[in-house]
Amino acid sequence: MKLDLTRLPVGEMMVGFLVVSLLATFILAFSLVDSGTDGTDGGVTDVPSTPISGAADVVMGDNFFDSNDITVTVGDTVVFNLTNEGIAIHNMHITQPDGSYSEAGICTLDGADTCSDPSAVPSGQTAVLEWEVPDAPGTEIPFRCDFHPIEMTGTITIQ
Ligand SMILES: [Cu+2]
Repeated sequence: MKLDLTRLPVGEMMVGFLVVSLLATFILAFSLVDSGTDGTDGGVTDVPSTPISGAADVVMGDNFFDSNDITVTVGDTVVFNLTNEGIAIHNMHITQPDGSYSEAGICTLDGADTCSDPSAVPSGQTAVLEWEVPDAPGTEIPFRCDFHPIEMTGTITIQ
């Protein structure tokens, strides 16, 4: 029996068209999500980002750092200029070179860890964190917001 295209059920054709459309939408959406939000990766996730030198802007939202995968160069002193664009209070707290937090809870400016100044940044406010990169190339140094220590974290890779 020959296939007569003019006699295909219209209902099935429409369902098929909808399924294809939905698939295309999802594939497109996920490919866009993959392109990253910090603008430094250019959508390629496996290539290390260019090391920052000097100063870098980091936006704090509810509850995330817009840059949570940062690369720095050994021997540098890096200044993070932080802006809280969220509603909640946030901060930035970097671990010791061994990756551990020596200060539990909210970090302090005269404590052992590196803490943003101020250590509690209200909505709409800015803060500064100056950090001497430890002499430990190849190390990944964690950082976090002490107010959202589970969800609001990041990593600084030392090159
Ligand atoms: Cu936070």
